[in-house]
Amino acid sequence: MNKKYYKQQNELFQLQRECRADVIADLRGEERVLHRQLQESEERIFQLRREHHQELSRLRECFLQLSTDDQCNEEITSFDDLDQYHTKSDETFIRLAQQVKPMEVEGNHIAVLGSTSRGKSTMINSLLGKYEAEVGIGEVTTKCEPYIGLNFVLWDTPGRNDDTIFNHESIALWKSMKYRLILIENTVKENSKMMKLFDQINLSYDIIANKFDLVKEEEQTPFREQIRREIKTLKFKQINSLFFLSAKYPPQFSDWITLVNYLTSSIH
Ligand SMILES: Nc1nc2c(ncn2[C@@H]2O[C@H](COP(=O)(O)OP(=O)(O)O)[C@@H](O)[C@H]2O)c(=O)[nH]1
Ligand SMILES: [Mg+2]
Repeated sequence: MNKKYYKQQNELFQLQRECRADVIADLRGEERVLHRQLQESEERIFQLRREHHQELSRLRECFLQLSTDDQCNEEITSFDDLDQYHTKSDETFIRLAQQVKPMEVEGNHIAVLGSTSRGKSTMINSLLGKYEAEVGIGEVTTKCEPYIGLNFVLWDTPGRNDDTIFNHESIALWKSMKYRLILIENTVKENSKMMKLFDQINLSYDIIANKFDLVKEEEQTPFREQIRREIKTLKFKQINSLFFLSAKYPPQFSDWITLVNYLTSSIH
């Protein structure tokens, strides 16, 4: 009896040892995989840091070059001199903007751009189908803010149309977008500076004449013509499409559906 019992005990111990060895081998395997993944992530971070430093030094050099150019400038004593100075600094800005690398993002990103109160946040909420971006009077959005949709990320942007948004960070963000929607209300001139910049750095964009519900019915056709004429006269190059719609009351104009189809047709 005892002998049989000890034999069974032995077999049991043996089994336990084998099981433990299996579990340990599995854990070691997992540990090796995790270790490799960690190493890969560290290498990637290292690589990104190196690229970031290279980009910074390159921009620093451009900046130094720009300062030297400035110092070399002769004294500005006339409006002609001043014009020349502005042209030169505009050219340098475009050169720098061309060199900015897109931000690394995953998925489909859409920037909603335009001056304050053109309806950017309203548009984002209507596209998302829920109230997420704060709507209001005046400058409610002060920094670029992402809103996650089903297959896309919508970026609400500050409405300022001044130089504070024409910086390295904003340009990198705009470059990483799949679509750049520029909202206007009365004229494309509200945002012509941004459109010109996009033209110069080869970024396509779409123009959305929002709040079309506020345009009287008899004035809608002349208004459409006015906007088309402006686009032609100002010679914008990178415009893909033009929409006339109401972000607040989407069903009022068929361009809303056209826009949704346009945005979703290439988003999977
Ligand atoms: N009538 C009308 N009002 C709108 C439309 N889109 C936005 N608004 C209003 O315009 C104001 C500013 O909208 P908001 O989305 O905050 O503009 P943002 O500053 O560009 O983000 C709010 O009072 C909105 O209700 C629209 O299509 N039609
Ligand atoms: Mg807003």
